[in-house]
Amino acid sequence: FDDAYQWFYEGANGWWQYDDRTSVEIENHFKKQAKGFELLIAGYMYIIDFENMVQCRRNDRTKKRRIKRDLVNMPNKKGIAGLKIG
Ligand code: V3L
Repeated sequence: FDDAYQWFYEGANGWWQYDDRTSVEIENHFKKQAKGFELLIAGYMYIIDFENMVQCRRNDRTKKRRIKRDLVNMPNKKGIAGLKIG
């Protein structure tokens, strides 16, 4: 998809970019106007909820992280999928 945009999930004081594979998967579902979908992240099933723009583990929906689609060069980016920049 448009390489200028990526998907991000909330971290402490900033945003983590999703890994490329996951970001493409999220974008594909987003473009199909899905309400949400489930995917595997680091061995756990997660729900991506476009209506509320959050992600959470399927078996623990209490802990939600906000998600967003934004420019790849946006400020306040911490890194990619837990790997810090710089
Ligand atoms: N991609 C990769 N790892 C994830 C993702 C994801 N989409 N969602 C959750 N985790 P929870 P700071 C994050 C990891 O929400 O310092 C960051 O990637 C999550 O990792 O309860 O707070 C960092 O590695 C966490 O380790 O399901 O900003 C780390 O937090 C674990 O799954 C610290 O980031 C449980 O998250």
